Formats: sequence, C-alpha cells, structure tokens
Amino acid sequence: VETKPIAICTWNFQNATAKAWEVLKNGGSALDAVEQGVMVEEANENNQTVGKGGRPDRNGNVTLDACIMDKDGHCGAVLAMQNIAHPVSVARKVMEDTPHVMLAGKGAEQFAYEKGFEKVNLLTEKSKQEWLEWKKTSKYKPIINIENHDTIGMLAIDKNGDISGACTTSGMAYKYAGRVGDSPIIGAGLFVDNEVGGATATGVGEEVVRTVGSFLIVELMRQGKSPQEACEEGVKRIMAKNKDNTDFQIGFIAMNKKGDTGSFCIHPGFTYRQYSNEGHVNNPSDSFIK
Ligand code: SD4
Repeated sequence: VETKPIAICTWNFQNATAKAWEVLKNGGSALDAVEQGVMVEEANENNQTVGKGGRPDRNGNVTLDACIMDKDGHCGAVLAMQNIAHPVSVARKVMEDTPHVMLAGKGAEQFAYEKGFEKVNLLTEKSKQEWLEWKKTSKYKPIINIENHDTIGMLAIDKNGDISGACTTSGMAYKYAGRVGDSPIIGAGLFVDNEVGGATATGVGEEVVRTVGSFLIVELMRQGKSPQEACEEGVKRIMAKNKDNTDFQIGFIAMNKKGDTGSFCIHPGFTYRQYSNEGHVNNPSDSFIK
C-alpha cells in the first residue's frame, strides 16, 4: 500500500487539523499528530463542546470524556473527568503507563495529578452564565448542528502508513451528572485497526453507543466497503432503530489504509476537515435526510 500522510477531523476544525498536519509533515507519528491536533480544540475556550470552556453538566460541573488509539490497537480513555485541561493526554498516559484502558471520574483525575497535570477551572464565565440561564427552565433538547455537536474526533496516517485516532469532548451540554457518551468508548466514538482503517463519531452519543458505530464502520471496511459506503451504513443502522425520530444529529468520518476518506450524517450541515499533500479542504458530508 502506498503511503499517504493525511489527517482528518470531525467538523471544520482548521487549526487542530493544521497542527496534526504539521506533526505528520515533520515526520512525526500519527499518534502524536492526533493527540497534538485535538489538544488545540481542548485548549480553545471558544469551543464550548471540548475541553476548557466546555458546557457543564446540569450541576454546573464540566466533565470531560476522551480516548486515543494507536497502530497496535493499544488504547486509553478517561470518562467524566473534571479539572484537567487535556483529557486526551491523560488518556494517552492511561494507555502507555497503566495496565488499564479506562479510568473514570475521581480516579482519572487523581491519576492525572500523579502524572503531573495541573488542576484548572474548566468552567468559563460564558459557559457558566449560559448554564445559569438554562437552569431557569432546565429543559434539555439538543439542537441539531448547533448546540451539542462539536466534538472533535481525528484520524491520521503517518509516513510509515500507520493509523491512529483520538476523540475528545465535554459531552452533551447539561447532561445528567456522571453521564458518559460515545466519545471515550473504544468502538463507539472511535476505533482504529491499523490493517484496515479508522472511524470516529460526533453527535448524540447514546445512538452511537447502541450501534457500536465506529467499530461497525471499520469492520464494514474490512469486508470491502469504501469509507464512504461504510459511514452510510453506520448511519443507516442508527436510523433503522429510530424510524419515527430524526430529531438528532450523528456524523461519522472514516479513513482506510490507503488514505481514502468518507463521511455521512443524518442532517445536512456536517463537514470534515482534511489535510494532505493534495491540499487542505473542508469536505461537506452527504446526509441521510436531504
Ligand atoms: C457525546 N458525541 O458526548 C458526544 C457529543 C458531541 O459535539 O458529539 N458533541 O455524546
């Protein structure tokens, strides 16, 4: 297989993808590229769905979910972790420095401190004020493509042809305390098999978990489907379980070993950013509902 360095991510996160591309161009690994790439959004306080600045749960606590997966199928994840600015990096430490795959809540936070991560306040004034406003009615309804869907999932191939992926989010705004979505669940929000390709998701995580979406897409590619065809099937599987409800968004992106990419979503509006030697583009995704 001819090697084709490439980085893609959910949505139009240009700075994050540019960072991943810089790592790849300098000969870095796909693992470093996806970690450093998504860290850009974790640090971006204006992104209210990832890292610092993320919207809190209904109690006003920002709780973060993230995972990472490498070319050897090693993976690490943190679930509902508070007070740490870069959950993806903690997830990587879980992968590299522990015999475990997932650490949750206080345990994850404690582990992060032991690894030298600083305690930071993740709740910005803007997210706090919006939460206080939300509390007046406490009505929870995800708004398609606007409120709740800016999780970053990223996939990369490096100069050796190896694939890695990462996914990081603050989850659904005003979720129940302790709620965990798809993003840190290996196989749901992210899956990489270096022999085949990778996939990652954004949108209403419960639906992605129910169908183990990213694993499904990688397995469909293993069986011969293109990344595009596999993403379409992934969304159709979800829609088959939601015949009377299209009131939510899901977006999948996928990449195979050759560096071919694809995406599919429920509602128009989802895009994915792509950097490779062929250029830097924001690809519009085809959608189930036209
Ligand atoms: C979740 N998939 O926690 C995430 C939400 C998301 O942009 O994609 N937000 O369910």
